[in-house]
Amino acid sequence: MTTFEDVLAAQDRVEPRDAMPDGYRATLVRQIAQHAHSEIIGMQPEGAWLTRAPSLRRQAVLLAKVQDEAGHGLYLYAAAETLGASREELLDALHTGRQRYSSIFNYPSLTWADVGAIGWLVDGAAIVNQVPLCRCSYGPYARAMVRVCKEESFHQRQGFELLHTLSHGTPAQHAMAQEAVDRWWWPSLMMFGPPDADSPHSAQSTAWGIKRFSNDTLRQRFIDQAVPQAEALGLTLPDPDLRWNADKDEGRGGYDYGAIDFDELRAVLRGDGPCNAERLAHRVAAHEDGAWVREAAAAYAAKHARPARPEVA
Ligand code: BYC
Repeated sequence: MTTFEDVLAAQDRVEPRDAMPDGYRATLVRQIAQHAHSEIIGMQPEGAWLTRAPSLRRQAVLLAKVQDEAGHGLYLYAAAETLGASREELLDALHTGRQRYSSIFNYPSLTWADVGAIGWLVDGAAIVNQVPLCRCSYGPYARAMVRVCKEESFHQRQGFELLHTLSHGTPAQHAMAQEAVDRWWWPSLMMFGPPDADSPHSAQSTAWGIKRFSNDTLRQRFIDQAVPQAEALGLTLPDPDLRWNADKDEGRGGYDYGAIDFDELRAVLRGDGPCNAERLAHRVAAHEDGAWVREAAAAYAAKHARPARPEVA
């Protein structure tokens, strides 16, 4: 009989009905739920600009992006359901603060350029984190990530294109793009989590094939991609210590970067970020306002329920 360990050793996928250790299941529910919550809370900073987009084209693009994020949340809640965690249970854990969502969404989106900075940096960081999750050991999570990553690539490109337009526009537009990048850069680096030495879950999640690369490895990969992209945008990154180091990564090279303020990340995770209370309150209110939709859907489903299939002898 194939065991859980055999599946991991063969780099195969663990599927919902396979035997798995309780800790593996709990870790996946924790991470997938946090990921799903991030997608739906993540609609808020950009959603705030939907009615203020500067043209019909920009508005249509942003609307499609924000809808995509809702879809990502749904794929991920569905993946968590395959592990026995119901949607209601997970939303309740979000609404009562028992489960987290990404720190990045506790920052405000103050100008139109923030829509570009979020697309370029936040979706860019999300892609670097999520591409390896396409090879995660749990089948439903890995498969959900394939589609999510394709869509995130569009999101990242639209953010880049938006910032490029602003950066090459009037001096005021250029300044707005630069100011947005200055605010989003460091919080984007915090999306990758605490440094490896302070990451309590990394060793076990790596052993289980959930994490393929460490927090610091992925953070470095993101920085190495972002620096030449910033140059192409005609914008600077707010870190005077960014410098190419040819010796890094066993001679493959990489950028040295300045100290990240992990006290700030810890504060945001404690609930003390600039928008924690606002984001959660908005989410809870939206859930309560939507009660009638859930009730109508349940009533419709009960009325149109298919009769149970007769037992086949
Ligand atoms: N924010 O041992 P560690 C998107 C927590 S949304 C909040 O390193 P792990 C998008 C961590 O949960 C993309 N919490 O943990 C949407 C743990 O707390 P607990 C969202 C963080 O799990 C809309 C503790 O700190 N992506 O793309 O091994 C618009 C210790 O950390 C954070 C995902 O969710 C953080 N930044 O690694 C635009 C990716 N960092 O549970 C874009 C999936 C750490 O012990 N998740 N924590 O209370 C992951 O890859 C991993 O969970 C992490 C953390 C790398 C984030």
